[in-house]
Amino acid sequence: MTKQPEKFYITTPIYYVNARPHIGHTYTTVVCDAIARRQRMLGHDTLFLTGTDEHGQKIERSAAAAGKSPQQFTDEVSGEFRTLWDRMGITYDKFIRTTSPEHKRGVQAMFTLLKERGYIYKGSWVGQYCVSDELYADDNTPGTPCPVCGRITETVEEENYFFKLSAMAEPLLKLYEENPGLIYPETRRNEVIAFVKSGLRDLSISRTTFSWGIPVPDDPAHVIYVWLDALCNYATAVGFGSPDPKDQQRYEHYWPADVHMIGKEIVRFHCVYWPAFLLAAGLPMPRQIVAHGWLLFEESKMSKSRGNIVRSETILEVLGADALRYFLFREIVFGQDGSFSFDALVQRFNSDLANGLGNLASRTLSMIQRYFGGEVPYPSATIAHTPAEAAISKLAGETITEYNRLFEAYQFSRALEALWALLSAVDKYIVETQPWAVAEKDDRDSRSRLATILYTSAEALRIISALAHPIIPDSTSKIFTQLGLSDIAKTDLNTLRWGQMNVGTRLGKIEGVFPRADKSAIERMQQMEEERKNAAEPPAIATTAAGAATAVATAPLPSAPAAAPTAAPAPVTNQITIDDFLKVELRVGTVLTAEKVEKADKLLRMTVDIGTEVRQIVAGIAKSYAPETLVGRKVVIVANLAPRKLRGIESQGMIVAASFGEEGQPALASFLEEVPNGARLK
Ligand code: ME8
Ligand code: MG
Repeated sequence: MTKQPEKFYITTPIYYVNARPHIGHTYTTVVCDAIARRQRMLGHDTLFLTGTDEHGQKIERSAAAAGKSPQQFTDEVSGEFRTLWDRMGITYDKFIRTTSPEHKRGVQAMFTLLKERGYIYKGSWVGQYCVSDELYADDNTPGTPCPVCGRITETVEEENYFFKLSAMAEPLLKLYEENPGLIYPETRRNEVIAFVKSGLRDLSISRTTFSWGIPVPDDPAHVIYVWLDALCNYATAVGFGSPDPKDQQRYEHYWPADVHMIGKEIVRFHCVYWPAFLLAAGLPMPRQIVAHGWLLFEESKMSKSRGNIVRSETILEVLGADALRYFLFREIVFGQDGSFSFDALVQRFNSDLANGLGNLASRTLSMIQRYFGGEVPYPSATIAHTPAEAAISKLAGETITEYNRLFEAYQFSRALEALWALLSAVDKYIVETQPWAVAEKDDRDSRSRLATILYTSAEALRIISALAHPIIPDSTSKIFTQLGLSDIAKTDLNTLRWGQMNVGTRLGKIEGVFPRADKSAIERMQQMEEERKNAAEPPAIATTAAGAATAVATAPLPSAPAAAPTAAPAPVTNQITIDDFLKVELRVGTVLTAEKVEKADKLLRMTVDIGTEVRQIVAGIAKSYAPETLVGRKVVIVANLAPRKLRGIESQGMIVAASFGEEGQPALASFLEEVPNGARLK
């Protein structure tokens, strides 16, 4: 029997959709992406989950402020997260939305389980609540500030369902004691233990004063507390609570999660509440909860409610995804707070990427091109091999070990430092061995020497690229292709070592991997941010001094036209920007089932697998396509269209077809090549 690959399940927090994403969200997501990519390169059966947190009072209020229904509002903002992740090269395997039917069912199953096991009771309660953090304050005095954000809390009085958190203090302390690695880093673990030791009060887990949430089973006047709802996503995403045996198997296989990655402000929810719910439910614990620090901008936490945010899109447009990804890993000491600035970003980009990796690649590749007709030369083991080569190959071996060790210990910045030390050593080696001077001599020994120098440089470049790939996937893939190597993501990191470079292979087309950035890049990015700030800002929740939460900044999202209704009609133009186009998420999917819709002769109801999920699509193509001819066929769907009902059936997307002839006959878009489900059209 072949050995099953080890599974690895990693999650990001699911982000609130009360406003659009910023680089704080990108930070967590990119860290998880690099870990997931690396786990795949280690041969592990990896599941990387991200998603959006769409229920609760905060979202309900934000939607109202934007003049939209909560569902429409959350559809739009959730779509923006997905679009950004695609542009950032995020390889999530599943995107969960808390408004999805599977999630709702799973949360209700969890509620029922906790109740059956005797951990839920109904009681009456007066307390202080912070809507911005969706958190109950420990202090019940009216006017008390929120312990997280400092805003004045609201007084809430309700009959609620309660979770017996007070009963969980001892079991939790035992859990922390027995699993010292559960909470990382140590400082957070100590804080959590101190918090639990100070005593736990029962937790209100339902609300009746608003309705945007998941109803309590058999008592729909109550909606389930948004944090119980949200935390369950990690389990519902892999099938928890589903009656389908396939989902149950998936849950058995992937649960518990190996890593929950979070920001430090939500430690209490993940390290106290979530383990308490799981203990009470009798379910396995996640293996590790990892809390990182905050990205600061202008010295305070970058956050949508403060408005001091930087958008990832700006950096993407000017420097590309890898520039931001590299910066976040290299410049921020993981676990601690770190500052973002455009100056530091551009400086890192130039020194480490453009002049560092990019320069080593173009130097090495262009010399192989020039002196060896574009074929990676064979190194000489004898006369041409000197202590300089031995030193590089030795350092490369040590760097592989050291980099792996540091990466596994979440010391990303130091891991990259070690890798770039190898890069500098190779640069120095090239300067000292002067291949361009060796190339001027025609004798056989010089030729062997030149081959050895360029082989050594190319081999080091291969190793550096493979190790850095999870962090800067786009540029390292390009370098691999230019080295004449195939799919970099398939490199086996378990066996990566010096001397595996293919010799005699032809290089791919050589091109620069990093655009150079000068001062104007900084100015451009700052200007773009200014413009974005002045243009439509999505609503944010602010709390007034009186304690009542009100929504501010009511301008619509950019996906809605921002012009005032009284404005003169703008000249008609069909031009849109690339950004506009990228808002439309076109994805490839396979039709799983297709059937006619009763009493609607034009409509077909289909289920389409788009890689990350299966969508129900209703389309008016029944006159041109018999349902059975569609099953198994690849189609293109608009994946981020707000769902709508056709003849009472929800259509979760639109199928793309050409329309021709007088009747507007449809012809489904398709491909000549084999394209996997989920592939994006752009
Ligand atoms: O808390 N620096 O969602 P959220 C670093 N829905 N990371 C940051 C950051 C910053 N300035 N700003 C945001 C929620 N983050 C809940 C989570 S999970 C079951 C529910 C990242 O939209 C960081 O990971 O407020 C933080 O924990 C998360 O975004 C909070 O996102
Ligand atoms: Mg937050």
